[in-house]
Amino acid sequence: MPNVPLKTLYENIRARGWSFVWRTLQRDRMDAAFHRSRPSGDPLSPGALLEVAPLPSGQRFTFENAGLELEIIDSAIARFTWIPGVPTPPYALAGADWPEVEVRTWIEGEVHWLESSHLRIAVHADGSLHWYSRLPSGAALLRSDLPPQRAGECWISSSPTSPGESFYGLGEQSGPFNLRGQVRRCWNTDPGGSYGPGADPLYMPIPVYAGKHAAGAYLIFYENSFPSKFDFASGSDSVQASFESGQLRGYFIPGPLPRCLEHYTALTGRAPLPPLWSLGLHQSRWGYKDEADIRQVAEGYRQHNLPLSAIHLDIDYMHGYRVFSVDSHRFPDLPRLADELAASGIRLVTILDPGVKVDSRYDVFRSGLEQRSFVSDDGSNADIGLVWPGPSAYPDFTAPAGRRWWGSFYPRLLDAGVAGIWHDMNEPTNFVAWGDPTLPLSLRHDLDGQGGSHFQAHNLYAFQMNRAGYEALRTLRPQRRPWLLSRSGWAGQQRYAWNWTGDTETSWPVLRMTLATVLGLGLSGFPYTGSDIGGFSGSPDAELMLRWFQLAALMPFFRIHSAAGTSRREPWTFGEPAISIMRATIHLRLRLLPYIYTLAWNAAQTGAPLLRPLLWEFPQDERFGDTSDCFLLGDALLVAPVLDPGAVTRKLLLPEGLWYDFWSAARFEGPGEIELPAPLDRLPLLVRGGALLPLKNAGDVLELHYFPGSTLHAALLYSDLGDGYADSRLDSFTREPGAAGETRLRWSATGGFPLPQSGIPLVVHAASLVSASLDGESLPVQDAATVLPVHSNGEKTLSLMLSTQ
Ligand code: MIG
Repeated sequence: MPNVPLKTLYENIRARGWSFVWRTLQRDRMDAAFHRSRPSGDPLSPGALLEVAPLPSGQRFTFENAGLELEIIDSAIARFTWIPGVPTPPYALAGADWPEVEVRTWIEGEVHWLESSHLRIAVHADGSLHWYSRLPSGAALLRSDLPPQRAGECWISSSPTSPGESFYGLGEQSGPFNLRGQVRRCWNTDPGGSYGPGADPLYMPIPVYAGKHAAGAYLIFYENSFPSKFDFASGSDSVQASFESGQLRGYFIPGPLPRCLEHYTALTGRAPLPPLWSLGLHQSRWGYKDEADIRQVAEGYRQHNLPLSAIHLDIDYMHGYRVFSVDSHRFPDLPRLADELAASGIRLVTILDPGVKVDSRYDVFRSGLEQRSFVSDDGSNADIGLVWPGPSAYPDFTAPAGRRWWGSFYPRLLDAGVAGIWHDMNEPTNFVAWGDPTLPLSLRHDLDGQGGSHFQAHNLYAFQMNRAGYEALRTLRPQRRPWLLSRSGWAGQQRYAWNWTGDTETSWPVLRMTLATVLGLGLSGFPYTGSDIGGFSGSPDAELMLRWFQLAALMPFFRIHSAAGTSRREPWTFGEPAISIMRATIHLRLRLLPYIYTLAWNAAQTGAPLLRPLLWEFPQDERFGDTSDCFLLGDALLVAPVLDPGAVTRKLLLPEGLWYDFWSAARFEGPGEIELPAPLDRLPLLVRGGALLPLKNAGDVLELHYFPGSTLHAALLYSDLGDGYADSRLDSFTREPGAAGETRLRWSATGGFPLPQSGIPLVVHAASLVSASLDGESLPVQDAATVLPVHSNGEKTLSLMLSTQ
């Protein structure tokens, strides 16, 4: 009997009818047959090593029961492929052509060695592998894998942990941040209702994680989309990864963490620079009724003088939940609404679900049937799911023609003035009476010609939906940067879409959890994520709402969203002082935008996430192995959000070096532990000594703020029009040796984008500016500030004389 509470089953039948139960039974029958058809067997080791042959950048090892290809595809990226097994289509990889790497190989006793400039790998005769990074001081052992076991179609790989080893990432996880001791599954899943700490699996787990111990850090990515399970040494002292089918293929990348992410995103691609508007505040809600409701929201923002960047339309705007349709009674003139909003600087974002309503009078369904764009089990029957529109067909986004077909409907939204698209329910989710809320495993997918089951395609489904959307947006609107938001996805999807943490509960523990989730996603290659401010499912009180809002203001994705039936959550619904505090918080976000935008540019260059755990920057400090209650935004800001009710101060572990309170310029010297004031209207925020922080003032003027210190941080400023692909400008600063009391900076400017101001105010904090000069010409100084005349395409030397009494 299905394992589901009778009460839930009863409610489901009441809401959705008996056909719902019948569909679930049918699904169960199909899945049972699918599982019966899969081979089983006792676990088998690779056995004896029979033969070794050279490959262009590596070697092929033939064992009695398995084969291993080992390639060093970039001097710091090694790929291992254990066969047999079905390969995963190479969707995750951003490019296929890797120049040949010089690999040295030799044999020592029973051990075969491979070596590049950054890596050394030992292959033992039983199939166990040892992974080293090459350092000037010698080689450091980062990881060992025991000989993998194959049982039926499954692969099981065990890796002994190093003492004190921690694990991070695995895509979207519900905490704790350090996964040591946890067991997690990779199978994209709508957890249903709402979720909190420890829920597993979520919408977007990804088989990529970082390990860190005394000898260093590394990252491992398993390129296998079948269901998998990761046991991070819960009951033993080894990590176990098991895959239900496919090849055992993966990539090993040596640390430190910033290098891991740089190489991992060279492999799987980097998130492109988003349009500037997407970095502002978004307002959303499931249950906005009609145009009047939306107008009132926009009007509320205007009246209360709260800058808003975007409004999202949830499924309520559609006609009977038919994708690419608009309900003409409740939204009679979407283009006009979009125009009105645009006039107040607000973009419109609309939701799309993959499920297409089965309705013979609905052209999207009809053309999908005609063009065979839906997944099915036998090439004809497309009525396979049940979602918001009722019985629904699911597009096969893993087919090139299916992606183009789907994209061909985007003009319907774009022509209505929609600026961004939000992809929901793409795990894919299918309403079932019990069991796994997704499609039957035996359904057939194209997988770009390779062909395969939903068992293999499931985790790739959202990824390819976002690819379809991204490619449509690039083609249809080549002058604008696409903006897509997705609930589910897989490795490499950072190239196409942002992600949010889905249907969270409304509670303080969940507020804390979302920070761990976002930090873990950053280490999995996803720089743009965030959570529903206030939590999805409940109605937060003003305090929880404010603390959530303050934290989200320093996260990449800054959006208020909530479930239907919760209390309204626009800022003014909380009264004063909440409105004023939220206004000040939005202004903090806008003030930081030049810095955040520069971090976004940097993410596109290096793969570094905007939000970083402290261990990213301070890997030697053992206090930070589990720390996810504060974080670094870039390399110059340390954010210590308030995560507990009633708190008026915030304690934190301070990393080494000089730090300044952003609000008072009070100076602290780490390492140590400090307690910062945190009344309700204050987000505790520290600036790193040596930071040259680009900020915007209330008049939209770009400023530089210098906080004295011995090493320069945040010494970059990226500027452009905020959308499109035209000229940009990069200002970069480097520290040079100066005279006593002098801070000497080399300022180089490149790129053709003209800054809209002729001078940049430079403000010095926690010291007085005695004098300043640019290329020897002295600049007027007043109140610890001066104005730097802007130059283009060239280098100048800036000299600052500071006094710190
Ligand atoms: O079955 O579109 O996570 O943000 O408001 C729920 C309605 C479907 C789930 C999304 C949520 C959205 C909701 N959706």
